[in-house]
Amino acid sequence: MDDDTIAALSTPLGKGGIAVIRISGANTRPILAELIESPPRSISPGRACHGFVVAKNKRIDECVVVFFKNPNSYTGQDLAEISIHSNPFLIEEVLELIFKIGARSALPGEFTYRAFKNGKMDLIQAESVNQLINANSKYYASVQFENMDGRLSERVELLRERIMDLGIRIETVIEFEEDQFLKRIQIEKQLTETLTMLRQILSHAVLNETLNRGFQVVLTGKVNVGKSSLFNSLLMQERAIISPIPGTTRDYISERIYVEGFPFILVDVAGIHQGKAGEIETLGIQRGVQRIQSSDAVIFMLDASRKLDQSDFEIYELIKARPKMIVANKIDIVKPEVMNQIKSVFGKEKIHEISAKENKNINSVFSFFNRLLKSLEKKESTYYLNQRQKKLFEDLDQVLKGVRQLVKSGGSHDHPVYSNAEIIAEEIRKSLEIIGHLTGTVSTEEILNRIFSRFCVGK
Ligand SMILES: Nc1nc2c(ncn2[C@@H]2O[C@H](COP(=O)(O)OP(=O)(O)OP(=O)(O)O)[C@@H](O)[C@H]2O)c(=O)[nH]1
Ligand SMILES: [Mg+2]
Repeated sequence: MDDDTIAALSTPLGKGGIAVIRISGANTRPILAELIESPPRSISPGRACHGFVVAKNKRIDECVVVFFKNPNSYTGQDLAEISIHSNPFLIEEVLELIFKIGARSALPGEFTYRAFKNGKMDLIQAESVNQLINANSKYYASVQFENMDGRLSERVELLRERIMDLGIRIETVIEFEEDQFLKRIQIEKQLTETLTMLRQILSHAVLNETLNRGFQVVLTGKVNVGKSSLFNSLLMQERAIISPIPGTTRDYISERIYVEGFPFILVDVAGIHQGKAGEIETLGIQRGVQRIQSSDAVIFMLDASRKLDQSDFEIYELIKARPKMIVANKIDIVKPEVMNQIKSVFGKEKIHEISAKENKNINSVFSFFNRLLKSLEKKESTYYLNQRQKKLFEDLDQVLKGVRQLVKSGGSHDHPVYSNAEIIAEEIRKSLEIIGHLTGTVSTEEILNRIFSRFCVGK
């Protein structure tokens, strides 16, 4: 299967400046020779070459071909990229010609799969290729590029070397039984260092999935405080219905905005209040509470023109432990005694005074978003993992902790390390296998299928 020559369109199908068709495999050169009319011998590796695509001795388009000779290509095989004019009919015709001469249609992600199989990249890098392509923000694209470039893989390689080294040390202890105590101390130290390194990755890890989805910020507060008004004003469009009737918003509405190129999902929910809410409204309120619980942050809104009541206190209890911003809305019709009450009740908290209706001080909300962004800011110690990788790091942590326990319980005269030696050796092998799953040196067809089938065809 991996010996077949494959071809596919690598750019989106549509009308545009150029379309790039990729071919990879042993037949690449013969296909070019038959498909392209170009000056003799001009198709040489790594150079752009101008020519024409021919069908039945007739030129059908002008093209630029770049040929990469194995192993110096994306896939590690002979590979060509043919740029033609982007028109769906033309693209189909050229692909049909290629298939007729001697290639088959590539499966989703098959070019990257070959790159992985031929050692051009490990599985972590292959996954980040797809994550980069599907990035919903500039920020996410940049962190994925770093992983594609090997940032996380280098860290994993370092871990692998450490664990290998540990394995060797433990074996020497087993072989040379003197100095057991000293050796045990050294091994323990090395294990602790390795675990710390692993912990560093795990404790600062940001999940790709969360990062790509964006920050979910819920606007909450009792009925009629002006949540939907603020929602609209942040979106700069009349998205939600606003009315003086309490309980206007029933279901929740969410919309995406971008702050500094990063997505924020704003959620406007039903106002929470006590007393007799209708059946639909009650359902809306329940959904609102669920939204709050699954959000990344909340904006808690108070009404500066109406006295605080039980609902305000109850909602505060619900959100007080979460990343939040408290706003006092309707500052244009503020009642000083209400503001005093708000300040005395929520004395510990910073209260931002705004008017959603008159667009006053809306900037303070954007400053809040910027603070949230800062919390994500890339630090030396931040690693971006997907669910699969995170789970494997956690498994590794468990296994190594077990090893440390085993080493601790051996190494004295009564209990030399080597009494546990076989179990320890087995556990070390297990941890190396986990690393192998991370980088893909150990992998099952099922897992590879799951990963590569999510790619688009042509990548
Ligand atoms: N004066 C003044 N009125 C406002 C302000 N913000 C909202 N309102 C008014 O308050 C009323 C309720 O506004 P909404 O935005 O619908 O309030 P809500 O919190 O979404 O209400 P529910 O969906 O019913 O929970 C409307 O009549 C708005 O025009 C403000 O800053 N100043
Ligand atoms: Mg509303």
